[in-house]
Amino acid sequence: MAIEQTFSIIKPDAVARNLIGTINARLEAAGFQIVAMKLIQMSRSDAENFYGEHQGKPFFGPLVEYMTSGPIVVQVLQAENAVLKYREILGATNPENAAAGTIRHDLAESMSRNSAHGSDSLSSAAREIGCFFEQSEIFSK
Ligand code: RTP
Ligand code: MG
Repeated sequence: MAIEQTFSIIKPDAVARNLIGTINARLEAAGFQIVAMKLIQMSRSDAENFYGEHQGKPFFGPLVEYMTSGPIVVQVLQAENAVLKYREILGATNPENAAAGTIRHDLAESMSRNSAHGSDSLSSAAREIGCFFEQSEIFSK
């Protein structure tokens, strides 16, 4: 299996509840290497661009509002099969449907306040990493 990079966000609800360390510990225990990371607050245009695929959907406005509401952690995670592997430990979008032991099942508050984001494909990962990181900020051997 190929070594991949995926893009991760620890969302405002998780940062506000002091869960950065808890989520990072889960990521490292699952075999991810955190090769880039920073604490930022998204601007409206950052969020509209990042979630551009959802423009026009009824939840788009609230999603942008929420994602800009406080600090978040943006990260690049590296592992074998990283994109799928992270989606698996993240769990379903709605925590009520997420499998036991996943980040969203165990930590998320609701469908919108669902604690973390993971890229849904390798091409999304490349696009999303480029939204927040320069190549020189990614410490990958
Ligand atoms: P994410 O991009 O944040 O990792 O979440 P995801 O792939 O599991 O879900 P996605 O379909 O990309 O949706 C992005 C975020 O929008 C909110 N959402 N609300 N009310 C709704 O029907 C609805 N659908 C999506 C969620 O907060 C989701 O994380
Ligand atoms: Mg998504």
